[in-house]
Amino acid sequence: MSGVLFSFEGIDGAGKTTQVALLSQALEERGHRVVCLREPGGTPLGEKIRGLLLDRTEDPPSPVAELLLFAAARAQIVATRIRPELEAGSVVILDRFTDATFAYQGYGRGLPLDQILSLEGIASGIEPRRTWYLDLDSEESNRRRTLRGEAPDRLESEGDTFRDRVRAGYLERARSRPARFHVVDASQSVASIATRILQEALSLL
Ligand code: T5A
Repeated sequence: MSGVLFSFEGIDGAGKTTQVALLSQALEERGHRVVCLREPGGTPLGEKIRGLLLDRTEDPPSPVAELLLFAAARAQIVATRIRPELEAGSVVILDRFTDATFAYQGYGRGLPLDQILSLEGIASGIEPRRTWYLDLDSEESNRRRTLRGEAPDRLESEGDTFRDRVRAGYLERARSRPARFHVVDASQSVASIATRILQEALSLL
């Protein structure tokens, strides 16, 4: 595949969506064809699954059902959007990808990591060239999301202890995959984070 896959990860409110938009714009200005996609979502089926996963409901999915729904959305976006775009030579920027499943369903929910790994082989089988993990503590995550004034979705309602486990999971994955993961201090200004990420992205294209 001639394209390049980048992903952004972090706990809720870390600034991923902000940085995806800035990187995309900067790369397009330099002549690259860029496609931004979010997970869960990014396809008509995936967006329906997103609703099932994030809407607050009296009948929430069990942890295993949740894992399988994320995997189903991923299988769809990989097959119908990500692989075709990479084959066409695009730069694909993902707002969350497989690492989110390890962090949230593995470290957050406590599901076995080896089972998640097997499922990832079925649903995805591809790895980003670079993953920027925007590292933020729960307190600042809460502050930013409160400022935004939106009602928390089902996963955002899990609370600080859950988010702390997710953060620890991301940091563990970053430590064990230093060539792919770059940890970014997400408490810095939007502009300084964007500058560093753009420099790294350009060096990889
Ligand atoms: N999930 C997902 C799983 O459990 N398993 C999986 O496998 C996958 C794929 C998805 C949820 O699903 C879970 C994780 C999530 O809980 P989502 O809406 O896609 O939900 O993800 P969120 O992280 O909840 O998205 P957010 O929009 O809340 O967070 P972002 O994108 O990280 O943050 P962003 O850019 O929207 O910024 C948040 C606010 O902070 C400000 C922004 O202006 C905005 O108001 N901000 C900053 N403020 C100060 N300094 C900075 N550097 C800032 N950067 C942004």
